[in-house]
Amino acid sequence: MQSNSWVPLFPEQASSFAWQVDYLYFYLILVSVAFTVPIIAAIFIFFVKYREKERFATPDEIHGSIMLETVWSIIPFVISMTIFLGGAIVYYNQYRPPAESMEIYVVGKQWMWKAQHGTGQREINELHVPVGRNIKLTMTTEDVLHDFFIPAFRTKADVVPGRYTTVWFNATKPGKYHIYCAEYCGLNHSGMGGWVYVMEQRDFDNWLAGNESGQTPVQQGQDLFQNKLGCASCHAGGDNQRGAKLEGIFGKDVKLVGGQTVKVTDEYIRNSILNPSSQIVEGYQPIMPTFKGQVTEEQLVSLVAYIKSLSGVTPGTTTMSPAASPAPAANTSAPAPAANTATRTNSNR
Ligand SMILES: [Cu+2]
Repeated sequence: MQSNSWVPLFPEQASSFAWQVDYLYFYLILVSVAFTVPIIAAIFIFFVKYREKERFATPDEIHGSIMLETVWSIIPFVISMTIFLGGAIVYYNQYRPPAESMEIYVVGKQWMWKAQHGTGQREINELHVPVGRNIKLTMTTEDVLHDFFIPAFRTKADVVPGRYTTVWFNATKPGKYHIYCAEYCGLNHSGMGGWVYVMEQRDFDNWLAGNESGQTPVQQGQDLFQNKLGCASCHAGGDNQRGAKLEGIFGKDVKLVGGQTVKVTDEYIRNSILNPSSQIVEGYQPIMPTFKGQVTEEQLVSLVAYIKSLSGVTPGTTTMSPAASPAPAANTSAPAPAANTATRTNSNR
């Protein structure tokens, strides 16, 4: 650990891929040094060795050297390809959440980070996670562009208005690590930060149990869907409904009017709520009104969570292929993810 009076040169490595980012970075430094030092040295040696000895001398003629040119082309080519490959591998690892991940929703707002767990706990500028588990964050913002950055995890992603971005990490050491906003987002940008608390599974379970707070995202979404927004009046399920079918669609392809096929993702669901007429499902009329301005980003996240739950995907254990996901063995003492389809009725309308 670093002493307090020094700014640490490197944050500690506290996620499963932190070392990969650092190794790549060291490699880049090594390559830069390996080129810079000989070039600077050559400048000094050459201006001593070849300094003007005779005024207006005619230099000797120089002829090309195939050998030399081949060498100075191939070596940089090989080096740049290793940089490209290293970067691609690290990027691939960082931006593809494993199928078995615990999903947490994060909403950025001037100037705070709001997080909501699949089990309903909410936090502001704090994020409690268990050590050694894959954590996937689905993030968006209520206002301007922010950027979620945890240096100790070497994880960083823009949080963009109108879109969902995801990052994931697997924290390797219990502890407390800084969260920053890494995109200038207005007056109090510098104060937009907080802490991730990485806890042993047992402590995390205790924390969850001690912070049981109201509805899960799925339950909130269900409430909005059935009561507050009245989505259920057209999307109640079953045949002969005016709205497109929502059960079992997540992760699958749907056919749109006009012949286009799109995959149902978080983004697709969000967009269908805000811009329904932009993607009409084949066989339905464009009668759905937009809900733009009527729902906050947090409510949208809940609605998306609820609609995903209709396909058997719950935020506790997200997977892209809902059918093939067994419940995780760990986390048994945590409250069960919301009951969802069981109470889906249209009785409130
Ligand atoms: Cu910000």
